[in-house]
Amino acid sequence: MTTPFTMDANYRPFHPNPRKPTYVPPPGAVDAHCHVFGPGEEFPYAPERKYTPCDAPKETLFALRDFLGFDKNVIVQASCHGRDNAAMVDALDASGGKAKGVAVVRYDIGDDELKALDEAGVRGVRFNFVKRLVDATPRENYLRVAEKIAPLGWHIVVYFEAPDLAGLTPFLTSLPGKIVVDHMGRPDVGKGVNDPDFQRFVRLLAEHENIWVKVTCPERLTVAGPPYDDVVPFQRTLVERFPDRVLWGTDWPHPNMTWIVPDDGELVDLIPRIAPTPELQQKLLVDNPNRLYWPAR
Ligand code: 0GY
Repeated sequence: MTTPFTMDANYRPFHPNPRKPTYVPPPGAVDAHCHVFGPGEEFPYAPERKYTPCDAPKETLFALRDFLGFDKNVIVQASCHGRDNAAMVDALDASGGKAKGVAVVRYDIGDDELKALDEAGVRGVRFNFVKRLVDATPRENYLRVAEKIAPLGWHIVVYFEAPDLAGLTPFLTSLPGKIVVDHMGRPDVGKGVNDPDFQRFVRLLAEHENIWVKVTCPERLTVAGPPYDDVVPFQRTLVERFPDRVLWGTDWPHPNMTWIVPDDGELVDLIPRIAPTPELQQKLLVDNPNRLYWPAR
């Protein structure tokens, strides 16, 4: 059967043949930000989606995990699947305990549904504020979700763009529990690490110990292109300043990359530049994600 979905004309599929990285991650390393897409014939894309991707199924993700030398994945629900977490949960089920998930849920989700997601390995919800990806959600709906997930000990992943940080800060700092910011809050890397906007983000982390950050997506943030010399200082600043609250991920299958199709092996080889000592690498890749996603319960 052919897929009922045709990917967008300008959509660029993930790299078909990434290189084997030279850097070898430590045992137990976690790719803490990646997605599964479809396949569309089995897990239809959401009617309200803003893009139709290339299918990126769990088998391909798990093969990439092994090829890159990682042990586990955190699979984040992407906007093209809306609030239907079935493809993500199916991947968790098939992972043999090697994947945990971050879901997107309705504000009126029932306790039984939440419990089923928890049993499948979901450990957080994602609030997406990026306007090109989702329609706006009322803040009170987010607050209701935050209240519902609190008893489960889940955390909240937030995705926003740098210009929205100032307006969002009162809301973000009012949320209970741990907050994880996607892709460093998407700084404008052309302005350098001393830019007041990035420094405001650093201060937010310094002042709120419940806020974590993913030092992800050099390929999405770069102005200069590979080897991402313009993004590495941002990642390294955060890893060195907040070594116990940083996470790393590939962002495979890299939705909406209109310019660069990143080589995942090249992204892995950036890790020693982002986290220059074995101790920092151990925290970034092993200790922090395992503490957040595989805690003893
Ligand atoms: C990412 C980034 C993007 C897309 C999504 O949910 C999504 O569709 O997160 C993006 O387009 O910036 O984390 O994959």
